[in-house]
Amino acid sequence: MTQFKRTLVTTALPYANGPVHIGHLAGVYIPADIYVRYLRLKGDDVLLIGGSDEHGVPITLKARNEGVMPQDVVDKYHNIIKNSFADFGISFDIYSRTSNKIHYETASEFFKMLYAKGEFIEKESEQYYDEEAKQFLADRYITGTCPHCGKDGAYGDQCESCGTSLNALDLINPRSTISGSAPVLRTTKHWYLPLDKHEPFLRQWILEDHKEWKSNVYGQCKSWLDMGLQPRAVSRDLDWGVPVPVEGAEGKVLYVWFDAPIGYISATKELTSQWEKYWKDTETRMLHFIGKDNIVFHCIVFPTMLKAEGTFILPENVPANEFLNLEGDKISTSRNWAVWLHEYLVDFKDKQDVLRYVLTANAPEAKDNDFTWKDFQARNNNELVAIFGNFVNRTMVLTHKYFDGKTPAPHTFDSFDNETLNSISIIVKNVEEALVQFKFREAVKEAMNLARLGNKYLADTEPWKLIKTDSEKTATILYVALQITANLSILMEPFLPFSAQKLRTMLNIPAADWSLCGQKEIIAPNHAIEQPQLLFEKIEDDVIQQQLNRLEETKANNGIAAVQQVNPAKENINYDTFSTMDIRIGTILEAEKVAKTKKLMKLTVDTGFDRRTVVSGIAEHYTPDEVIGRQVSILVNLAPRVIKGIESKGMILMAEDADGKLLFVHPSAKASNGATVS
Ligand code: B3M
Ligand code: ZN
Repeated sequence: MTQFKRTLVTTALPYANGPVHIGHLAGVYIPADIYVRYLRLKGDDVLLIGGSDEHGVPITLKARNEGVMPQDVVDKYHNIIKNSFADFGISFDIYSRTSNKIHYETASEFFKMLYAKGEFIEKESEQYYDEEAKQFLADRYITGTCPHCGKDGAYGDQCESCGTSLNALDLINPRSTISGSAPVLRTTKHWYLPLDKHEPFLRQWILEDHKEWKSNVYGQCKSWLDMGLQPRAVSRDLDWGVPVPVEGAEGKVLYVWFDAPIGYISATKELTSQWEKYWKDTETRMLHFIGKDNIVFHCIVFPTMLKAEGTFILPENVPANEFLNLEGDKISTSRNWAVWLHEYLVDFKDKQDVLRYVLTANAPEAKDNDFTWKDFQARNNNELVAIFGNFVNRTMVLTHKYFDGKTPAPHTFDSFDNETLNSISIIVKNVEEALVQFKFREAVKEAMNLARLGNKYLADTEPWKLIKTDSEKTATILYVALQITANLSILMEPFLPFSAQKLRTMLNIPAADWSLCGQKEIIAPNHAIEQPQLLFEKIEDDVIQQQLNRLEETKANNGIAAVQQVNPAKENINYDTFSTMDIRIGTILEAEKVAKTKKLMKLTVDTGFDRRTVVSGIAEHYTPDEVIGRQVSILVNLAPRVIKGIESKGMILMAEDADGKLLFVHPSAKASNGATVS
């Protein structure tokens, strides 16, 4: 076992195309923060690195949808994300961004280095191209049916339903996400990282040397390796990103998954001139905290890049988490099915620790997990308030009431006192054992056991009764209870940093010193404490109901949107059936509203071979003046019908928009009347 001198912790760089939600916190940032806070408290040399991922199709698609420039998108969301993390106490040493100059330089140099070493394959291949948008369709610009799971909506690089990483050419029924049109194939040149060449090394390094990795991580790597690795393109035909820094690469940028992990290096460089110590010294232990969809990039692709470059260390562990669902459904930005961090803080001001606690206690460590508001309320009311808060409050109130706010000197300890005091260090040890194994659920549960211990101790010893008969014993009890409280104020620091700080202030303990944690005496007799304030407050049903109502509303809106979007396709017909319809181009010559009706308009149409009257249901959408002179499509062989006393011959074809508006179906340029539509 290598003895490590320092630890470098990286956290996945979220795409700056939207705010961050509870899934981000639970999967990546809270566990990383807990871990780093713990190491820092112990006095270890550790860095927590983060930043926004500002390249890639997720950004340009968002910009296109909002009609703004990619830079506007990343500027907006980088700040929102950065603030959310700060608000929740994620203690980054640096939170950077990949649009920084230093990142462009670092990523370019990295590419050039691999290029110079001949580590890339340069290859021409056919890729999908959108002729309407005049653009190659990389990654999320193309969508279709997943060849593995058969679900529609898979992207050119990945299917989000089954998690498989895809090649765009394998998509079934591919469509451009820009224009919706079917793409064509065009030849283009790209640079590939030959992962296959590094496969023997990766097999040894992961499957043999890192059997200790979490089983979900190890398992995914193994199945990738067993399927056989392929060369992977590291460039794209896009205009947003780090330009490929070699000649003949105009209009091409680095693939976002090539530049983004290099962002960890750039951010470290930005933070400290000592960055190489963290990236190139084998006595540094590097850890990547990520979600499960990023495993292959952090365990296979990025390590291959680092290895090929040759001067960098590789990650020692990649404690990836599974996904967090919300009330039984997958969290989704596009469906607004999420609890957004900046919105949470509006409704639950100063309750960062409650969310941190719930997301840790219920973290998706080994399997996907569900966040529910009822569970949030129950954990707050039954655990934080009833156990931790209640114990601390009783201890402090009684100390003020009986001993004037000063830590009483203990008298004789009986066996229960000793047992209780001895339990403190055992609990602390359990917490540490769980932490070093990245078992954060277990760690926080153990930490709460210290509050449980205290609560039970007070319930069993009943100092509020004893005070009447035995003030010496009462002093001993409150001394013990205060030591537990002081231990909690340090032990809880990694998990609940805001409340732990508040508690230390109340106890007059200057800073959290981990070397004291587990000790039987942290505060000495006569040490004065402040007046207690409540650490946690009960959350009432109506507050939770409001959150549930909001989600119900979202669901209802999504339901309506889904119905409105498109009607399902009708059953197939053969060509003969279709060809029985005689559809022509005609021009509306005259128009008037049909009296005593709201919807109907009487039209005279020139069909090229006759003039005829058609009654059409468009009067709520158009005035007669607006339609006279328009070219339209008209079904001329529909059997005539008498409507409101008028004989209507044929039907004008209309498209019904999602909001119910009727639109004419007309030729794209002026056509001759009588032209056949087929
Ligand atoms: N931005 C993907 C994601 O947000 C990507 C992570 C990059 S980590 C270097 O899931
Ligand atoms: Zn799939």
